[in-house]
Amino acid sequence: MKRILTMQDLSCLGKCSLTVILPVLSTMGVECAVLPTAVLSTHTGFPGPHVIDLTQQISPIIDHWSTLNVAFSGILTGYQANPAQAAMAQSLIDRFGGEDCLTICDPAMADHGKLYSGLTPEMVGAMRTLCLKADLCLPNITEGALLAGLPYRPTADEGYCREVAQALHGKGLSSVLLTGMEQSPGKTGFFWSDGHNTYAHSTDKLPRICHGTGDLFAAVVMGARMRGLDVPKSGALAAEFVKRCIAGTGEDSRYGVAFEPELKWLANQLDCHV
Ligand code: PXL
Repeated sequence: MKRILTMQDLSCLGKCSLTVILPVLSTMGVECAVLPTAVLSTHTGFPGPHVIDLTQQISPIIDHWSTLNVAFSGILTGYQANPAQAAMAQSLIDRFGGEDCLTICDPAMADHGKLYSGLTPEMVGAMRTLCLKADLCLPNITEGALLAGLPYRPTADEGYCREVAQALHGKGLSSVLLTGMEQSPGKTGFFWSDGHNTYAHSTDKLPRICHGTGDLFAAVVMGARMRGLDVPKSGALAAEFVKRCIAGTGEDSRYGVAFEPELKWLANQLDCHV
C-alpha cells in the first residue's frame, strides 16, 4: 500500500481539509500521514472560528520524522493558515520529496474571486513559490488567476483557462489542473496542461455551491495517481465523484459535501475491497 503525507489544517466542524482527505484516501487504499497546520473550531466559511495556530510545531515534527528514515510516495499540500506555513511546506518537500515522490499542491486560498477570510494578500506569492515545487498544482479558477497575476473572470471558458495555464507555465509551474472551467453555459469541468499536452473535461453543472469540494477533488486526484491512473483520468474520476457528492448534499452546504454515501462507488471504481 502506498503511503502519502498531507499537510493542512484540521477544521473540527464543517467537512473540509483533513476530515475529507483521510476518509477518501483510506477508501482508495492509500495510507495517509498528516502534518496538521492549525486546528480550527470550524472552517473559515463560518463566522469567527477559534484558531489554534500550529506554525511553531511544524519544524519539530519534520525534524523528528527526519530521524526515522521514513519515506512517502506522495505529498499533498492544501490550506495553509499563513505565508510562514507555506514556506514550511516547501521545506517539507525539500526533505521528503524527490524522484519517487509525487508532489501535489492545492493552493487552497480563494474562491469566487476572493481570498478566504483571514488570509492576507501575501499568501498569493507564498503559494506561488510553493507551487513551483509541485509536480502538479490544482488551483480553482480564482486561485489560478491570482497565481498568474491575471484578472479574475467569473465565467472561465476553455480559452481563458488556457490563457491562465500558459501564464502559470510562464511563472514556472510545470503541470496545472484548473478546476471550475465553464466550457459552455450549464457545464462545469477542468482544464489540464503540462505545457505540452492539454486535456479539457466537462460535465453538467449542478446549481449548487458547496464548501470543501476542492479538498475532495484533490484527495481523489492524489488517490487515483497513487493507484496508477494518469492525470486526465484522475481528474475525470474526481470530477464525477464530486458531482455525485454534491447531488446528495442537503441545503446547508456550510457543513461540507455529503461524500460518505458515495465512498462505496469510489472504491468500486478502483476495484478496492474496503
Ligand atoms: O476547503 C478549503 C479550506 C480548508 N481549510 C480551511 C478553510 C477552507 C475554505 O474556506 O477555511 C480552514
